Amino acid sequence: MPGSPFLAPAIRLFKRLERKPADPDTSTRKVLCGSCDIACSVVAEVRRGRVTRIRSSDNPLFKDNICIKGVVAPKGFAHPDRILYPMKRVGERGSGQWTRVSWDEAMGEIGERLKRVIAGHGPEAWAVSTSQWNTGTDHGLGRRVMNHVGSPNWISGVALCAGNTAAINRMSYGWYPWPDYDNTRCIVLFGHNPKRDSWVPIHNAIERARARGARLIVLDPRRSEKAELADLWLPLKVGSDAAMCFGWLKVIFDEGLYDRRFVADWTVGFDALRARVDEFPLDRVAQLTGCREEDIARAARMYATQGPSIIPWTPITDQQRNSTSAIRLQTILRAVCGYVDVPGGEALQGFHPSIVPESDIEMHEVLSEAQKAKQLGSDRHPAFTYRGQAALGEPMKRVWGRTYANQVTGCYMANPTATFRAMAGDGPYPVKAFFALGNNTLLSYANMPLILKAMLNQDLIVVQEHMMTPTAQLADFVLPGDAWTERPWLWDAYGWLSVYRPSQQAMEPPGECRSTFEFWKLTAAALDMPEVVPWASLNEFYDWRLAKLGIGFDEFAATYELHAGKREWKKYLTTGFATPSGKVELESSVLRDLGFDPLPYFREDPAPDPDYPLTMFTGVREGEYFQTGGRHIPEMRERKPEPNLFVSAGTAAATQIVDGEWVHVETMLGRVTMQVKVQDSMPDGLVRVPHGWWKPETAQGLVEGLSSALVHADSMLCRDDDDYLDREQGIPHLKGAPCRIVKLTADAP
Ligand SMILES: Nc1nc2c(c(=O)[nH]1)N[C@H]1C(S)=C(S)[C@@H](COP(=O)(O)OP(=O)(O)OC[C@H]3O[C@@H](n4cnc5c(=O)[nH]c(N)nc54)[C@H](O)[C@@H]3O)O[C@H]1N2
Ligand SMILES: Nc1nc2c(c(=O)[nH]1)N[C@H]1C(S)=C(S)[C@@H](COP(=O)(O)OP(=O)(O)OC[C@H]3O[C@@H](n4cnc5c(=O)[nH]c(N)nc54)[C@H](O)[C@@H]3O)O[C@H]1N2
Ligand code: SF4
Ligand SMILES: [Mo]
Repeated sequence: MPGSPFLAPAIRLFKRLERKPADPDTSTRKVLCGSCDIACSVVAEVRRGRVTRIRSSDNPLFKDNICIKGVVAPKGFAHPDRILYPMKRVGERGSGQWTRVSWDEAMGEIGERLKRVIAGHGPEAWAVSTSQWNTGTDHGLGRRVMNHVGSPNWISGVALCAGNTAAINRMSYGWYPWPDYDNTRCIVLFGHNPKRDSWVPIHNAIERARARGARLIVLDPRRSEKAELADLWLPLKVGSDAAMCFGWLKVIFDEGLYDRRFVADWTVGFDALRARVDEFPLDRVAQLTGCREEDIARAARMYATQGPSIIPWTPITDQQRNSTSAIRLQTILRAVCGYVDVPGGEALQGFHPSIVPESDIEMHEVLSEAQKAKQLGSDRHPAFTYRGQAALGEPMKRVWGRTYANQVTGCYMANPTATFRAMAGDGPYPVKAFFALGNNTLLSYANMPLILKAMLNQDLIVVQEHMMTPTAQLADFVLPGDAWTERPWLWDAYGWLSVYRPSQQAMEPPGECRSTFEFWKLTAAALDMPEVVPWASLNEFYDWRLAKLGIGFDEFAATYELHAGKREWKKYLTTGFATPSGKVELESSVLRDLGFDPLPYFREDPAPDPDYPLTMFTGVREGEYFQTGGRHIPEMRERKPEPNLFVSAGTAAATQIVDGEWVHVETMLGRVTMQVKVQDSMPDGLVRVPHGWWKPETAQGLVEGLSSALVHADSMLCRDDDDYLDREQGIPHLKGAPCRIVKLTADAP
């Protein structure tokens, strides 16, 4: 695979770690890897109570769905610096001084202090940040406890990754569809670049589709691994995805390539949409995207005529100034071409008929309307908040059977930026208690200086973690979390598909590590509401969720690799779509009623700033690490020791920097230090900044730089002021912000 200098050594290491021990004492467990958010079905080999090896599943359905991160995970979990016991802060916040306490002591004091915050400022003064991806065993219990307490202020990494896409998709057709890779004839990737070491099951699904002749269209400013393989690669300008979609629609409408029947019977707002699309003649789209008119037209024709086609989810359009419009335009492309809920297109799957979904566990109905109205950010950026999704409640109930049908946990969130502002003392009311569960908050959103200020202004911070992350370093209590090999797991496909998969516990957690389930159970008890989490154990909780199937979790896990609800294509023929009109809303009544443009639009970049002549995006996943984690695992760190920024040879020459040199990258917000890599896959003028770097081996504590997070993390660069926030959702623009590269001087850290 060109463009990946790390692949050959990675394969060698992979083979070494995969070598099989011939040991009769070794037993196996079916587990789901939780080292990234795609949850591959793998096998854990267990010897004398410890996981000794992770290998590929024997089931042909899942064969080869495995990567190096999953294989080395047990080494990461066995690291000597893993947090094994509850720790309480003793010095100043962020001073790095801790004392070991028992779980009882910790939860007793956390309960008392949280009650004090609630008594003083109201339940909305408690905010929780998590990432459903990692915590694994939360299962909506955090929302459940918060809803009973009365706080709407839950935020998550899913605000920047799939959760927000789910919320916007529902405005168009009432559910967030999943692509039918098995039957599609054309795949369109907006940036999204699954690889042998990033989202392997999707990489494999794309490869299988290509092998049976499906087309691949890639839109990526960089010549990515997937761009190399594409039938058509459009090197669009960073952040111009929405403009590109307008161009495609222009061609599709002008050339009559759309599904007139579906449009007439099942959509509303076509004429208004068409008028908006006419504002985007191809010469304008070519100018906005930097692509050639004929290539834009070719791609549009391929998508519309060589289908059924799919546009799989991509984080790239989750993280732009025009995110809402870009996502809506993708939903519109699917709809007008007739690819919604058809084989080979995109499936609206709904809930599994027999297993209790996380939407039910969350119990949003117990939170009062008055408290829902206080959700932070819902005034200015409501799209994925309670307010933004309220008009979908009745249609959701009609079509999918639930008023609060949460998908990817992303449909009833507070806005992260608004939450941090309130925590920092600059909101409509104070927020004084903050919990971060399996979420490296300081590094996992935009504007770290604001998050830092917010955290320093708290009366209580609780973190549940594996490692002493920069975020944990600012906590009052750091609690030890268990890992995916150490707990059972019922995976719900994020409420996106009606598929459940089980994971067997492979070993006992070390030290006093506990699951997020136990954390929420203890929190409910500490708040004098033990009945809110009544199940004695995770197993008992799963038994309850599976009761309708008539089997307990252990039997379920022994019997099934996956359990899917019945798939029904074109359910809308009998129920309509779960939107206010019952049709696909090309013109969104939900957005109109919230005071926004009901049609997609394109906001151009602010005027260029001569002080920041280059453009940066953050991302391109590193094969060795998941997001901000994993830098403590020596096998991975040897491979990828430093944060590298990528530029083209042209940019390097123009900036007078060379490969291997250390430089500052600066935006209006802040600066980080990175090592230059010159890559010919990068276009001139574009800078790629890797996500989430800190160095666990460097000094902890605020004064010491939070283990180098202040020096290396991209969140120091990512702005969240109005020009850099999507209007409807209020999520930051990570794809195309002005920056400059500055050579290191003597005062460099
Ligand atoms: N600035 C900026 N922000 C971003 C992004 C970006 O590119 N730039 N990317 C966005 C994207 S795509 C995503 S998905 C989100 C991800 O946001 P997060 O999910 O918050 O990202 P991670 O860095 O994986 O942090 C997870 C933390 O959980 C810990 N952890 C892992 N497993 C467990 C477990 O089993 N139990 C417990 N208790 N803890 C565990 C890890 O040690 C790690 O510190 O970030 C988003 N935010
Ligand atoms: N090894 C590993 N695998 C991972 C992860 C990890 O941390 N490590 N994280 C997982 C998670 S949470 C996620 S969200 C996914 C993300 O994985 P992907 O969806 O593949 O996203 P990225 O790797 O950030 O970027 C993909 C491509 O988008 C291009 N791009 C950048 N800006 C733009 C733009 O404005 N428009 C377009 N069209 N393209 C652009 C980049 O050049 C890059 O080639 O990966 C998952 N897989
Ligand atoms: S792609 Fe790798 S890290 Fe992600 S779930 Fe699969 S094996 Fe684990
Ligand atoms: Mo993500």
